[in-house]
Amino acid sequence: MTQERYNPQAIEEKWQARWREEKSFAVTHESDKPKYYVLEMFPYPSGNIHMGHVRNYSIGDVVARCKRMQGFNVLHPMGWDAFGLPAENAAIKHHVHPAQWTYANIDNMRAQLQRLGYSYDWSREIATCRPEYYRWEQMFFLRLLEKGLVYRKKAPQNWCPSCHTVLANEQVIDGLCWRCDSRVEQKDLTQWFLKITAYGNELLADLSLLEGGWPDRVLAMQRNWIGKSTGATVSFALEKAVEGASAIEVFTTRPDTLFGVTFMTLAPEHPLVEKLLEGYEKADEVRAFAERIRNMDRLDRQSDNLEKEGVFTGAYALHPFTGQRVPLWLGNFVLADYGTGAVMGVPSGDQRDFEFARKYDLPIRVVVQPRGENLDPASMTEAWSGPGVMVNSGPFDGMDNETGKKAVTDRLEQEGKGRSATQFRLRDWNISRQRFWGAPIPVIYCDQCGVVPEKEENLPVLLPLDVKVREDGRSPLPETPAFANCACPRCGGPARRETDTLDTFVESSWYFARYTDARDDKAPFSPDALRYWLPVDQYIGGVEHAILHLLYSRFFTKALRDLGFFPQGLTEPFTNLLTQGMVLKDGGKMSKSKGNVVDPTEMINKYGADTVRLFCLFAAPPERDFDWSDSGIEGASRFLARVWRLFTEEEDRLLPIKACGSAAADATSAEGRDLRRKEHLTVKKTGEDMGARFQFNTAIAAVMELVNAMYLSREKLGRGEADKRVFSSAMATVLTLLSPITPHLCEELWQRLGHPAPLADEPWPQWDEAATFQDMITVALQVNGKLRGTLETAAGADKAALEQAALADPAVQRHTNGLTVRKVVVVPGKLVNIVAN
Ligand code: ANZ
Ligand code: ZN
Repeated sequence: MTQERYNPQAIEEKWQARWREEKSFAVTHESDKPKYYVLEMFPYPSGNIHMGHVRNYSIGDVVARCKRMQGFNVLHPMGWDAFGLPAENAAIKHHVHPAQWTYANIDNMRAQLQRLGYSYDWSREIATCRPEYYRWEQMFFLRLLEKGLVYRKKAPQNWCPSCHTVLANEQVIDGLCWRCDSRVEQKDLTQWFLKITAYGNELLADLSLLEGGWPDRVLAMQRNWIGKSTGATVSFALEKAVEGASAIEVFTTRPDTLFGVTFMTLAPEHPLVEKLLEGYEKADEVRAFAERIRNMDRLDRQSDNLEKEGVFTGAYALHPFTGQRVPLWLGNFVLADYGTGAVMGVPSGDQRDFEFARKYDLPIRVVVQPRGENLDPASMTEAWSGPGVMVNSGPFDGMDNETGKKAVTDRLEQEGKGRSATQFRLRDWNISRQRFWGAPIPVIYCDQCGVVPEKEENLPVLLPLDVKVREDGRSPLPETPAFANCACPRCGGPARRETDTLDTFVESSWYFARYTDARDDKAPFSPDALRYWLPVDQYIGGVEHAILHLLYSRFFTKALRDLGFFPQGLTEPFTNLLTQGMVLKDGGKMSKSKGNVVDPTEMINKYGADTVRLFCLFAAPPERDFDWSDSGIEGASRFLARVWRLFTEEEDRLLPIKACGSAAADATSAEGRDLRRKEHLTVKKTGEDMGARFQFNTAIAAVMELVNAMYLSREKLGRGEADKRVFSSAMATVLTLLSPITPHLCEELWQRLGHPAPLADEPWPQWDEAATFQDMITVALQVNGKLRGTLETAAGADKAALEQAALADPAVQRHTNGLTVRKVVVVPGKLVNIVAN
């Protein structure tokens, strides 16, 4: 027996160098194998890898390595989401250029990832801040512009005062900036928008294609965010037409309540407000109200707790069916950018309208009430928004209100006063950012020609790097004449470049496609490579992107398909999505301020990468949070040392055979048969657990049991050739099954076992059904020392199982009937004697 300590550092360096030099995980799309594309959300190069990354990428790596062993041609790339604000903030703080800071971080983090032994195809590495990448994005922008999917508009925007930039709606979380948690303000600005709403229906409908592949929770969040409402638009004629308008349209989800309208509420921003006020003696009062509400926080205005407020405009509309006068009010709860910015007030059916009517003493008219009940407006304490029968609704009286929705809409349509309509909560995506460290938006403003797109042959519009970042955080681009001043591509006259840059979420909306052909300098990707690799089979990342990045990528996929860049049949970018849980410390999120950050590099230095990987995968199923614990990582380390020790101590009996490489004929002893059975059962279980279900923790537990069984059987197994084969096969199986999880240690021992080719190229082991059957043996059953029967039982059955089976045996029961069992003596494999009197 040799004594040798497990020394991860030396082994890990050796194998990492080999993988790097031999480009072991480089792939091409020219392959006969079926493809498998596994992708982890790429990191922002903030400086260092944290435990959350380690967990995310370790999960991805196990999937990649498993699939590779299962015969797939696996694409597993890595890159950097490299534009963004922290680079600028660091530049201000440390006086380094954002580019320098970013590239240095990338180098550092790449080295950290390589120390973890991930099986990336590094030849496909991308950094989105490189012109070779963003030039294609600028081209997409121009094509989208041409197609009308990019447009420019002035509107109130989410403004983060601390980031000095606008934010998309998806980037405002509970009223706060997604990056810095500052309270978001509203600012009127002219910005560039991507028309994601043009895909609202498809983005919603195609979620059903992702059912089963994506977590239900994420699908629900996307559905909710897209927020489709169906109903009708109804036109109310103005009692006195104003310049440019003789009617006001409202959007309602409840056309069945039309007869209950007793007022109408407009958003203070509604374009007709000024006209309606003409000649009204209290116009100034109304204007002051509108001004005050316009300055209110948009999220506060949408809150359910908002105290409803309004003011009468002095104007009236006419009910489309009854011709009754409907007073026009302004209301603080009506949003300018939803529906038509005007609401028909139905206090009996809508709680907001109910509160409004009570406050301003407006009439309440019941039009839908629960079957068999009579609602009385005077005594009602809240609106009835449930189903019911229509009343006070002229020809529709007595109708079920669901039926009424369609009946009223049909009638409106016949009379030319309305039509069925749908509305989305989803808003177009503001992609302009007033920041320096981003991809320039390729348009030019010319006094003669207006807004002129840059010519495609002039791309990329390079972000100038010889620029000093401003201390106040504002972008230096507007004051960089060499960048901002240019010639108009149309008339050649002096013109100005757009100095806003693209939202960095634009870069991450298509990077998965660039990986398919990352070094292409003639096109964003080759159609062949794209067709072969996409869609991504398994995507893995944090649930914080449930809407943001995942929605944008879905939209980009559809838009690029319609531009002809993606194949027609490609509708969704990510077939399966796994959202991994968090790595916590003492039950809380790791954070610098709490001082509870566990640094991966320190852990690798102390325990080795294999141990860190093993712990991250063993601690919990991938979707669940887990707590980083010293005892946990120690345990993982001990297990690997135990595998190492078993191998080195038994090395002289190990033969160079492969997993499941012993034959049934080798297992001649009971010990041999047991170990072989355990081996095959372990392969069966790990295959199931690691396969579709990604339950790496239980798979690892099964391998641990096999290692235990090997420790127990090694003394009992003989030194004959057959027993050696059984033991060696079990060892090969342990290494093979563990190799996706702890690749360095496994490759090292595999090589020492005498295999010339790397374990990473081995096929996933095949278990043999016959090997999993238990040997049956016959056990004698005695009562008070007399043979009373026999029991057919599994060879490995333990004492408790034998005792239970014996007591349940009918022959034993006949002879113990009326007696008290005093004692049960079990001799495993031989007999059970029951002492009773
Ligand atoms: C009359 C009515 C009667 C309504 C009733 C509801 C219940 P969702 O589901 O979110 O689409 N609404 C329309 N435009 C609005 C705006 N710009 N700001 C605030 N509220 C607006 O909600 C649609 C309903 O919200 C519409 O249906 C409208 O009120 C209101 F018993 O019309 B309803
Ligand atoms: Zn911010």
